[in-house]
Amino acid sequence: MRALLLIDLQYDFCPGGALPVEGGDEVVSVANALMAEFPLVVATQDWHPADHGSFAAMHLWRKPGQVIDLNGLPQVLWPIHCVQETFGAQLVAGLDKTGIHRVFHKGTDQGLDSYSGFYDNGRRKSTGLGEWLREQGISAVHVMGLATDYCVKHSVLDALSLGFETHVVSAGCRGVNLSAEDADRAMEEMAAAGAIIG
Ligand code: VGL
Ligand code: ZN
Repeated sequence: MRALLLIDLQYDFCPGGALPVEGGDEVVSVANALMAEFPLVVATQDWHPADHGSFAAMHLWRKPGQVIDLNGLPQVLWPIHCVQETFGAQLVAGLDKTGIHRVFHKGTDQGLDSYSGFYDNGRRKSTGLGEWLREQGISAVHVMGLATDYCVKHSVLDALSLGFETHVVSAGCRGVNLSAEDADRAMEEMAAAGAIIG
């Protein structure tokens, strides 16, 4: 059985948000159109405490885009985004919530970021998503959302490593592109790891 994974379709990743992804809002209609084709639809939500260690503002003199060591892992610093319970962290209103069976939160630990919907960075903790998909009898996942070069990429690589047949819905993905070609490179990396790009 196959599942649709909707990655971080939140206001802060859309134009006007705190960490805007160009065209991020355009993928919502792609998600809505696909939902009906899947017996199981799961959404992830980037869900940080207000003092999350990935926020540049938490580190003296640091700016978004810089990389620091955060508890032993390299950490790209971001603007404050997706703070739990804030407007920016909500799934966008245009997304058809009635089609979503379950939402998994990630990035909830202050000192540890999580790009993948499956694990915190460094695989230090599982979100429970992989185990839950297995329990539901899922063997294939179709992944789309924001952002191609971070959360989509890491979710896809983890899904592959967990043995799921993994598809990327490229029409439903947009990248942050801190460097101009990051999203293109992420697509190549996912394909090289065994993802089926569609
Ligand atoms: C993401 C940067 C920081 C994402 C989340 O959803 O791709 N990117 N937090
Ligand atoms: Zn985040």
